Amino acid sequence: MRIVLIHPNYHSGGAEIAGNWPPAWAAYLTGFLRREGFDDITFIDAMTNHLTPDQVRARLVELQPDLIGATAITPAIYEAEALLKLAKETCPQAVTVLGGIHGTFMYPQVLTEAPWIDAVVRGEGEQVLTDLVRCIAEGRWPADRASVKGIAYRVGEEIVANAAMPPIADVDRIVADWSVLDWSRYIYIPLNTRVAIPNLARGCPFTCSFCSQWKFWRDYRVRDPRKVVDEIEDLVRNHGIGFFILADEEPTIHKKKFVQFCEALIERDLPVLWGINTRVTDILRDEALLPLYRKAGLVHVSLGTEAAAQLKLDRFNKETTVAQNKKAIQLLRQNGIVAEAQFIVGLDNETPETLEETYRMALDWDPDMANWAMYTPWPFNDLFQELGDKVEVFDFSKYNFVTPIMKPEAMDRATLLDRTMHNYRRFYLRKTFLGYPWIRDKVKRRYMLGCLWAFAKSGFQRTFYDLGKVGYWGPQSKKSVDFHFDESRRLDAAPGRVPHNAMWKTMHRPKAKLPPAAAKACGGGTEQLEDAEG
Ligand code: B12
Ligand code: SF4
Repeated sequence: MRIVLIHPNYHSGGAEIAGNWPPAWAAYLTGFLRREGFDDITFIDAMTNHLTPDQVRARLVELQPDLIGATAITPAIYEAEALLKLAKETCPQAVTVLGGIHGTFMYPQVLTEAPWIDAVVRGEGEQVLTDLVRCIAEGRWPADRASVKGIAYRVGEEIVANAAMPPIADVDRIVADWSVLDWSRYIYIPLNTRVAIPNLARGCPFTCSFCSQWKFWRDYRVRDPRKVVDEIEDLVRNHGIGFFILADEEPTIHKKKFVQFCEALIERDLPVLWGINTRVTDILRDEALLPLYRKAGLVHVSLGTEAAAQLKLDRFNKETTVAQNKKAIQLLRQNGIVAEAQFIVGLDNETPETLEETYRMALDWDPDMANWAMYTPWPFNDLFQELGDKVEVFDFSKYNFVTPIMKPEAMDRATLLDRTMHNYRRFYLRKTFLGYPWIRDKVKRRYMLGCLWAFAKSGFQRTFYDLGKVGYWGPQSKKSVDFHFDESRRLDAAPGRVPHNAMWKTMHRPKAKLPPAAAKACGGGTEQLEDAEG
């Protein structure tokens, strides 16, 4: 049984400016499949290697797989559909499979517009793909496909979704096989070293309305920290990794396990630095532990600081958020950890003044890095339902945090992009001259100057925020900016073809209306997991 996994060749000028990142999904699926006895697996990274359709076709002709699987986040969906079309044409005998977040919720539309896809794997992929592979290997496909939990497919004109697969309860069964990747390709520009993306925890106990990750994983589960550190040791010793970020949505909420993770890293004394995304409230909670986190190699923390306030949700109280964000940033910086503030901008009620306000906040909080991401209305998140017909663009290839999907009432999209760039220019110009060169901590200074280099590189190449593609050259070019939206793309709303999550149960309680004073940025209230839990 020969399996080929492919990462589609999609690019957008955001996080990619920091380098080439390894597709963790392929390594986690490979690890699981190999332990279940399916070991003929090849991975093709069409994204990192910028492969053309002809180059992918040539590889498939050579490999003659029985199953071809591709991944797709929302903006990569059209690339993934086209890739699987090419796969079907090249190897008609192979079963074509799509996995990842977009298909998980949008499978009715995907299977309608790409009927050459034999199965969409919904949610966490390891167990579902293994069952699907076994069904094929035992000659039961497609006759017995109704028995494979977690997949969706077409039967004639009808779209069928089998019952969802429960999230894997024993998460220690999930161990990546990183040897499936070509490690010479994955370099983190700021440190000029190989980079990895291991997974400590999956899911998030919170339910932010602009986010879909909590819905995707459905349950919050943490792996045995020592086993994750075994994986990191393998990455460092056998694949030459010098930096990693945790793929996790919320790695710190389970304090006890996160501390165990740090202690195990310190014990092994591995030459590796790392970064995480997490919540402001966890940093405040862990003030006394920050030196331990830093000792374990944690150098970069990205905080969802202002998302909530910008979204102007009633249940978030800006006053408390602002004070707490500032404190968390100070604490990180005092402990030699790079603090990155993330702002979400570009909702319908954004104005030049509110954008200016985020800049002033960035000055006041003084994080090491600031990031202004465009609000992106995933059709499967809760806020999308509230926005209704204010969302006019359904060209999903532009749903990438760097293209203004929503048109604010008070300005056009080009002005939104221009004001956002104005914030970036001012913020990083100050840091270039007054900040980074003067950082005393050698490790942190090297890191920040490396980040600056990555920014400069993407600036020269005009890949940052896809500025080259949209024709932005500064304020004077505003009139000629063109986002090239494909207006023919629609949200397929025919009955039975809307994203429906009927069979998709999460462990989350129904959303409670929080009193404003109890609310914090990135994820609601002050709740923490009990130490004993999990
Ligand atoms: C690491 C990461 C990146 C890396 C990409 C690394 C790579 N080459 O894959 C970098 C930093 C480059 C990046 C960039 C971007 N990212 Co990103 N990224 C993440 C992050 C933090 C972790 C992803 C990860 O590895 N998870 C761990 C793996 C194991 O999970 P997984 O990929 O979901 O795979 C599982 C299942 O989905 C399924 N599965 C997945 N694929 C397949 C395929 C098959 C065949 C099967 C059967 C199953 C299957 O099985 C896997 C195992 O269970 C997530 C947020 C998060 N915490 O998840 C955002 C996230 C995926 N990114 C996102 C976005 C939008 C982007 C950018 C567009 C932003 C930007 N402009 O920079 C770009 C796009 C880059 C590109 N060209 O594709 C969004 C996607 C949302 C959406 N609805 O589509 C996320 C969810 C963040 C968010 N806050 O919403 N990203
Ligand atoms: S805290 Fe909110 S934004 Fe962050 S991952 Fe959880 S649900 Fe998403």
